[in-house]
Amino acid sequence: NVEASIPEPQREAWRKHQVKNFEDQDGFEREVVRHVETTLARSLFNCDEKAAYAATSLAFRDRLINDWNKTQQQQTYRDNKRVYYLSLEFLMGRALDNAMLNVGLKDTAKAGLADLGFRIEDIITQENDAALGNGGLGRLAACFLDSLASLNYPAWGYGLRYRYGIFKQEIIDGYQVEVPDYWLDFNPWEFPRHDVTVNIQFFGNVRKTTNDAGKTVAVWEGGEIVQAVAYDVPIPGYDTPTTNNLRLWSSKASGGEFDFQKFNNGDYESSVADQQRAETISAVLYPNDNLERGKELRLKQQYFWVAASLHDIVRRFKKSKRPWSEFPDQVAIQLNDTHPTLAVVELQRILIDIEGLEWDVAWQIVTSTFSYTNHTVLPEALEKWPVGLIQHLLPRHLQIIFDINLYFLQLVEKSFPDDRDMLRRVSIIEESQPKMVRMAYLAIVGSHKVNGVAELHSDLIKTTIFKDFVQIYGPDKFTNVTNGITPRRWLHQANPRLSELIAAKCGGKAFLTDLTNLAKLEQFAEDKEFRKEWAEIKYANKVRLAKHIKTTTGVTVNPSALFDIQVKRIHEYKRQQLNIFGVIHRYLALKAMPLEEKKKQLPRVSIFGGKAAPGYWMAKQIIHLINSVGSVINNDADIGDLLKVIFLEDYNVSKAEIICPASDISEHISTAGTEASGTSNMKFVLNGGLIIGTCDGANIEITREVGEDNIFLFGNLSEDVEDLRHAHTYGSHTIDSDLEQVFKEIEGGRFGTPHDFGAMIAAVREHGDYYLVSDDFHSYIETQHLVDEAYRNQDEWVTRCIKAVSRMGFFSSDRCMHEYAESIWNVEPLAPAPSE
Ligand code: T68
Repeated sequence: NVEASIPEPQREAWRKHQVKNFEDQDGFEREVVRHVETTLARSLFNCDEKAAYAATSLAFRDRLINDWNKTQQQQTYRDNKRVYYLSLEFLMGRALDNAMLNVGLKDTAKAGLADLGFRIEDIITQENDAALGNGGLGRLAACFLDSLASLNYPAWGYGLRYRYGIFKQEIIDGYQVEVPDYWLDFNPWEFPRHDVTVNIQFFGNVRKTTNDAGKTVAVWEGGEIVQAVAYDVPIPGYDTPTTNNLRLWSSKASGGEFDFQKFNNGDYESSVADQQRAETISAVLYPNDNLERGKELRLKQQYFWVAASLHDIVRRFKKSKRPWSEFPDQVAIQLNDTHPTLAVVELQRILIDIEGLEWDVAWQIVTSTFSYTNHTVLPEALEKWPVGLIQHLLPRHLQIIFDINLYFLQLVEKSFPDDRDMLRRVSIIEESQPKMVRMAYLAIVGSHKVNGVAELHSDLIKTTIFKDFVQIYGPDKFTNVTNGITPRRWLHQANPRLSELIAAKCGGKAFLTDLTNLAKLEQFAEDKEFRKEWAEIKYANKVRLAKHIKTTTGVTVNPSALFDIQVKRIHEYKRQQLNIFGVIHRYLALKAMPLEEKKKQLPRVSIFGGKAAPGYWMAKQIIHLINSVGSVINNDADIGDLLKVIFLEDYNVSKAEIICPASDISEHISTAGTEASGTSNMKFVLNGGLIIGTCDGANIEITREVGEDNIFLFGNLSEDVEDLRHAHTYGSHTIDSDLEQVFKEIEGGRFGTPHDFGAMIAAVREHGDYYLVSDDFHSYIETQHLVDEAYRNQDEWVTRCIKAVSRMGFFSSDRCMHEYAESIWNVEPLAPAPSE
């Protein structure tokens, strides 16, 4: 920042007093005590766990911000191309543990805290999760930020600073109850930038006028202004000083003259109302995953965040004084799903209306800058906005959308001259009642690359929802980048003992920055001693989860039982209903067994977790059924340890860190063709659990990597789904007889008032079984028997787990970031500045 620069003669003093990062236990403790005494204003010995958490975080935060400053300075100085990842969700989880591990000082902090009278685990768990996301899409963005920083890519994330993240889930009498997640009461990980603000305009109207050069230009005027204030969150890389920035925007009343006048005139109420209305924009995260409900406030959120982010990016670019033609050489913007698609329109608006560029020149810049990631093929999740709503909220943007569509359709018409239906099908404007803007189409037209998130998914979008666009643009515009996860959080942090064991066998910690090093593990897959250590760690992780289950549900589970886990958002397509029907089937079989045979059965704990969208009635019924089944089975003395059913309340990132290391088998059982990728499948395998799954999403690539012997696949294939659905509706539809038996028991009241579960059963029996629960039931049950049999041979089971882990190198989010960087963004890593 040249404007506020200290002249050379005074710089010596600044250098002398420059803040130095603490490097050892003594330095760490000094910082903690200093923060307790001064920042927290407490007297010396007055420190509880909350305060110790606060002071520890502030000590690490100071370190991060020091590295952050240097990184930003270096990036500005080198002025290379940067990546901007626009995501309406960043599901970050906790920051302290991650910061300590990434800067390599967790052991130092542990010793220091012990010296000061605290256990590090008690301190880490004081932190609220940053839960600014729904599920996979938001967590993917968080993993990508970790990888970008760890690989030294110059990259920023842009998002919204919701005052309330995803709701907290309580289970009361077996039902989900939503409680607001106010997470900001103390958040040391953000820096408010009250000097970085952008005024965002809404409503108003457009006037055409002639400028000095005699050209007709559009002027968007009137309406209301809301202010965006930046909050910066430092993102530390692992084992590198690179510390990138996540900039989250918060909304605030603009506080212009208008409000001030109202206030002075004594109209306090309406002045306060204006303020509240402005603040509502960033108040709350919409809690739907894979569903779009088209609410006006959601569209306001999207434009608010997109406009603030683009203003920021353009301001940074303009400082470099480069010609506009170089914008795409300096800036790559990734659209995380269609939520930020208005950015395409906003950049075009800035270039033509404000910077005075010609349409074609501007459009070339826009399309070279943006790329778009699709995360779903489910029709109910594809974003569409009523034309009238956009007209009202963003009148100039609607005009630009119409123009984009006009030029696009002209282009299509040239290639497909007599195909009226093609024009209707691909039009960005759906000619429905009311007319709708199809955001995915707008994102495709406005981008140079479009990617899916697993091979099957990327193939599906090319052959189904975006088929026509492949015809129009050719196949090269469409590509695949299979999702990945960060091994730092999902192995090193969540499963420290396994990480240590792997490090001991794989030549140190190199696998944490190049996960393909896991391959070195394979040679130990049959090693008796190694298997024993491996099994001990898994057992310890199961004990840890069993304790958590005991304290949160009161149910005692046996850590020697097979732990079968399904944790993810509750959704019909993810088929938790298939799982619980299977559990009931197992229960009925156990009940019918003679004692002798029962004694030979393998004990199992079925663990579920996940939130239902508050408006998703069927998903809530599924939660209720799981809990009802649990309370019957868990209290059945005949069954004892043979079967337990647990629903873990409030599944989130920090709980996933306890859950993923504790599975023997985890379930990824979506109807084939519905789960774009899935990422928890990767987390579970990386932590030494096997999976049972359908041929869907990334399960297919996991199979390719780990080998068919080390995964349990079942069910119909995606290419057969359409025909099966057709047959259900138009042919005769018979329900699997074992499943019928399960239904009969539910209807007979065995698991509580049957009335509550009628709709779930009817969905299968009477309403066409859209998710193929009955079609896949038999195959599911048989495959679960194979799991039981395989688990009996523990030596072989552990060998399979070791082999699977050793072959998981591909699923690092580091690999994803390299792929995006090379094939989509054209950006390169930037070596951090050498430390003085
Ligand atoms: C998930 N999508 C996919 N969406 O379901 C999952 N949707 O298969 C994939 O692995 C993951 O994305 C990462 O690619 C979501 O999580 C949402 O959460 C969402 C949120 C708002 C609106 C629509």
